[in-house]
Amino acid sequence: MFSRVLVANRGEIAVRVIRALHELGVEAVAVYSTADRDSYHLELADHTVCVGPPPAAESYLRIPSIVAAAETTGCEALHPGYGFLAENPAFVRACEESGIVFIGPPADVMERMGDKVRAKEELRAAGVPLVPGSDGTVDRAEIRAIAHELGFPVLLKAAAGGGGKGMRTVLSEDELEGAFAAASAEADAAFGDGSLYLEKALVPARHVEIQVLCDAEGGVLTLGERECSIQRRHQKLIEETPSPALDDATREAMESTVERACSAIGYRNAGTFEFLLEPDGSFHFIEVNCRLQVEHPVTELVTGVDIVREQIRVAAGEQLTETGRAPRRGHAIEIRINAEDPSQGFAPAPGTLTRFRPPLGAGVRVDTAVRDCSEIPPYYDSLIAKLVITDQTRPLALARAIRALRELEVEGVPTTRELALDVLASLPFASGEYTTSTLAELVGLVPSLAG
Ligand code: MV4
Repeated sequence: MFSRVLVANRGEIAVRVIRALHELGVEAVAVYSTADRDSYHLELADHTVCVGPPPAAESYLRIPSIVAAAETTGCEALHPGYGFLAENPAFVRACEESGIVFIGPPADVMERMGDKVRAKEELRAAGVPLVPGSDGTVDRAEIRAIAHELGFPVLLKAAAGGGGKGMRTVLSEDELEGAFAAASAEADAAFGDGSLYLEKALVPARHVEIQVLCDAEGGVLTLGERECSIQRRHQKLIEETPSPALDDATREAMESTVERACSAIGYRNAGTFEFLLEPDGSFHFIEVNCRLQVEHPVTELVTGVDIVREQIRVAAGEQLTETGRAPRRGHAIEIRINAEDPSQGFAPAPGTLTRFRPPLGAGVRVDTAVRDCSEIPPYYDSLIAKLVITDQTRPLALARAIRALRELEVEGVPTTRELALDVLASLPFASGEYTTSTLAELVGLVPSLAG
């Protein structure tokens, strides 16, 4: 096992990783920009290194500074968290060239799966059902013919990155030209590559992702699904497990498909395979996330597996504690509390928290790095805290989630708390009958969601 690991992130995920390291008896080195000099994750760390000024591009994203921080403090390994450099193959290579173990998949796996077109090709070869779409990237000349072949609506997606950046829904042929230009420009800005591919837009559908862990001896543990359909502009707001839409047979089919895919692509460490689930129970692969996800705690609460601890153990060359299908019990729901202003279309609302008091009580976990008087800086994501609630059944977990959300005290910045409460109390969510379109429909119907 390592004796000292660098945590190349900030906020709640840095706190989460430092806790896992300390429970393993491993020292944690934290990095920070000057905007984060008073952050909580620095108080928990054994050593801290300032890596630059506030802009992420000059601090958390600056590969030489992060690698140097690991080298100069004698770290054997580095955990990237999520976001920032977590899915950057060049960063993984820079770590490895410096003899620092990257806690995550190897660079070549990350590279292949980061090319969304290549990922689909490799997974198709592994027998994974895909969303119908173009064979490879598309250019302006051929897009019309392929779109007609697929049938509208279609989706334009960025080949060089996922998460909805550079994604455009096209309802009819006359929108194609404009959508192509906009999507390509956004993809180029986000990923430095404007290449696009086309997919049949599956509507209605649900976004269901499978969590997996793989060790170096070929051991694979699948940890069930997370339902992530409640998203606003491709930012997840509420996630839950198990999905109300999955029956045991479909769940097993998805997990065995992922297990097979991991062996085929040589996956290592933690990963998430995203699917779209249609009303008839068919599921279609959309992309792989080669990192720990924000919403990993819901899976931890129902399986009892500490995913971050397993990541660290696997990176240190140990075998997974268990393989096959992780046993599960109960229901878990995560609500993201973001500093975003509903009256301004949920635009980020940085500022100072004048009061923060998390809910407590049975089945309530709060992953956060904020406290009274914390600054929410404008430079990074707007996440304040994740309320992760568990209980024996979905109705009980839902009631507990509403109770916890009401108990939360957060003042000084506008947040998504009221939006989350409205969603949890809505009929589509309470019934479990919701899709990727539900939040947009609710925002249209419920004035307080008008945002
Ligand atoms: C789709 C889709 C429907 N059809 N692809 C969203 C971001 C990225 N993870 C993939 N996403 C989707 N891909 C096809 N072919 C629906 C989503 C999607 C979604 C789309 C619009 C609005 C909200 C959404 C929430 C989850 C998934």
